[in-house]
Amino acid sequence: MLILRPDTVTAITIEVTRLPELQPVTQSDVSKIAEAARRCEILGRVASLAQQVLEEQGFVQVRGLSPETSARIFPAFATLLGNIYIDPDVGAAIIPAHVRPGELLMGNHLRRLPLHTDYSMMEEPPRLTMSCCLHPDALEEFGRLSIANIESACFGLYDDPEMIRLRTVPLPFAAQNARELANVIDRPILSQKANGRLLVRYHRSRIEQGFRVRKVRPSLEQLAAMKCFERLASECVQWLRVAAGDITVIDNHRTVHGRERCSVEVNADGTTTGRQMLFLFAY
Ligand SMILES: O=C(O)CCC(=O)C(=O)O
Ligand SMILES: [Fe+2]
Repeated sequence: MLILRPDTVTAITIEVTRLPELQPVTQSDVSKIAEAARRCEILGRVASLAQQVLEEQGFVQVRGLSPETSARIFPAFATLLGNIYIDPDVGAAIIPAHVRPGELLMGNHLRRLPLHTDYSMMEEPPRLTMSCCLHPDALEEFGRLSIANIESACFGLYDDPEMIRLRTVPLPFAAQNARELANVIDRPILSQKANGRLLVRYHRSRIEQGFRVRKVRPSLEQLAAMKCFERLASECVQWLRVAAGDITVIDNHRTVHGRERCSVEVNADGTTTGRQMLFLFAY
């Protein structure tokens, strides 16, 4: 956790005026934002500390900014940590989420989100999952993030038979949209990147979808790999509260994440206000 002292917050609030107003961020905006970010001295220092904490523990939270300032620096901060990924299905880097009853998107559901990696059906999923909290859950114990550092849980145990199972048993990961439904890739939960670092890939509903698309049932070996991984991940979960203005960066290659169930506030006109976040992904 990086807690910004009041003088740091003031300095960032001044620097923010040099950054473009918050926008959805299309491909042509990215280089402009990156260039403006490089001129922000304090932001650069915070990003470099964030990078070090991220390397050490697989995630980092930056706290102290107002939601408005956080939202404004969010894409610039991302360009200092990596290369922004733009999902062709979204067409913009910034993805807003608002928890409400009856929503289709998983991130907007009130229910608990199980541990997963994002974009697990991609050959190389984005390395960083980033979020900016605009409106936290009204209740302290709701809407928390769960993170399990799989790299550290596996460290030194690579030759254990259960680890071998996680490295060798392929599972089918499917895209969930109609256009890509036929796209299923078979990958083990744990693999090694070209640079030798671990790549974790897991998403129970994408795997279930993969078996459905293939019209096959999971083998006992595959079920054992999934159960073994879920047990391993749940045994080392850490819970993070998400406060207004928090920027959270998760290493999507080394960790899995999920979210506690959420609550919603009911307005007089019958509409609801729930946890509101901005997401973006980067390599
Ligand atoms: O709401 C959150 O903070 C996390 C949501 C999430 O992990 C997802 O939608 O994939
Ligand atoms: Fe996620």
